[in-house]
Amino acid sequence: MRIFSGIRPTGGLHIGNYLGAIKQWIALQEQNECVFCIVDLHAITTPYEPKDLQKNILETTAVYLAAGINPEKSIIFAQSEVKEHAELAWLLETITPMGELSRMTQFKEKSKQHKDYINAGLFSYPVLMAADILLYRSKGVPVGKDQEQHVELARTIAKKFNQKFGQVFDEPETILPKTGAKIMSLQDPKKKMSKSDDPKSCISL
Ligand code: ATP
Ligand code: LTN
Repeated sequence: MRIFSGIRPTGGLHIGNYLGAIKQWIALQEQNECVFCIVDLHAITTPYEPKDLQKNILETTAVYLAAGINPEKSIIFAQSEVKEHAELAWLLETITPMGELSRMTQFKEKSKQHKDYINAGLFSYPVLMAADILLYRSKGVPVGKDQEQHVELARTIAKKFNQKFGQVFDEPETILPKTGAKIMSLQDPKKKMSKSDDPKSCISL
């Protein structure tokens, strides 16, 4: 099965990223065609220091390798190196209703968190994520619970595209870990752990 997943290079990774995503990737790469991306185009939808971005891309790659993603078995690359991600996202945006995007929990949360940084890229973020997945005709998307809604939207977009233009895309499915799909924050146990809210829980190289 073709597998696609990615992590935003927004800082050091934490145990939630490991248990929710990377640990599954390590197992999946043994028997599947895996593509693991460093999603830098997604990282620039929330506030960031331009000079830190390159360093974060390299650090995230280093963590993938250190955790056990084997570049001889899996494909590892930075999203912005393959311009077709952004190209397909544009096409998919034209068939994605604004209403669907405004229902996305992550958009609502990040908008609340960064009130002066609510940009159009943040709004259409899930469409770029759908493009990432559909571009490779991926069937499985190993992510934590917080990303399930985005993968569902990618399925909806794939169905709609196929209905309009013929069978082009496979309909992807979320692969959730049995344990650790939603690790809670040590700062606020009602929220999920995240790089931005829990910098002290993140490893730095
Ligand atoms: P940011 O604070 O920059 O939004 P994040 O820590 O929420 O970062 P992402 O880069 O958005 O992390 O997520 C990478 C992967 O890790 C995704 O598959 C996501 O579902 C998973 N993940 C993130 N946080 C958790 C968590 N607390 N528990 C389980 N999985 C998680
Ligand atoms: N939105 C995801 C990161 C991401 C992703 C993807 C995950 C971008 N494109 C494609 C799986 C498949 C997040 O974890 N915040």
